[in-house]
Amino acid sequence: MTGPKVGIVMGSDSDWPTMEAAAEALAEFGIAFEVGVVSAHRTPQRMLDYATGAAGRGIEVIIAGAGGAAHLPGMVASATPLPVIGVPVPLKYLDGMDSLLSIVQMPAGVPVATVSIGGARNAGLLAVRILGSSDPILRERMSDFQKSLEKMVLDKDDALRR
Ligand code: RP5
Repeated sequence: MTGPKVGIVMGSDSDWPTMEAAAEALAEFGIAFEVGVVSAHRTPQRMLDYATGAAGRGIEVIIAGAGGAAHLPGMVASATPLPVIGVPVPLKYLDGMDSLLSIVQMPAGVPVATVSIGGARNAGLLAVRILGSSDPILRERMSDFQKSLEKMVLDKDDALRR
């Protein structure tokens, strides 16, 4: 299948400024993805249709971001066998702690891999790693990326010492 392998969904278009970093990370690794607004509260049927249909369409990982009473990642995880990565989107109040706690405290049996508040870039990178577990070329690219991180830190250290 040549369609998108990662689905990025969010509860509102207002989440996009946060979620965009996940899309950027996937693009850096050349991974095809799709993006959509799917609200657990405002469009519950659409959310269920998305979650139940994703695997059949060739999606392998879902990244779900939401803020406040952030039930989207957990609800999506309840309706798909795919790995779901949750991104707590920080809103105006409570500094995103509400989003984090809504996403991270899943009941046993329904996992959501929760990244940090606003941590959409890591959600994208985690999706790359998940896909890389069955794709040696992608895994190699992730190793190269890790080496580039190391080099960046060492270069900064060098610059500080000079
Ligand atoms: C959540 O409500 C969304 O994920 C968003 O973070 C938050 C606010 O949505 P808007 O009122 O900006 O559409 O479901």
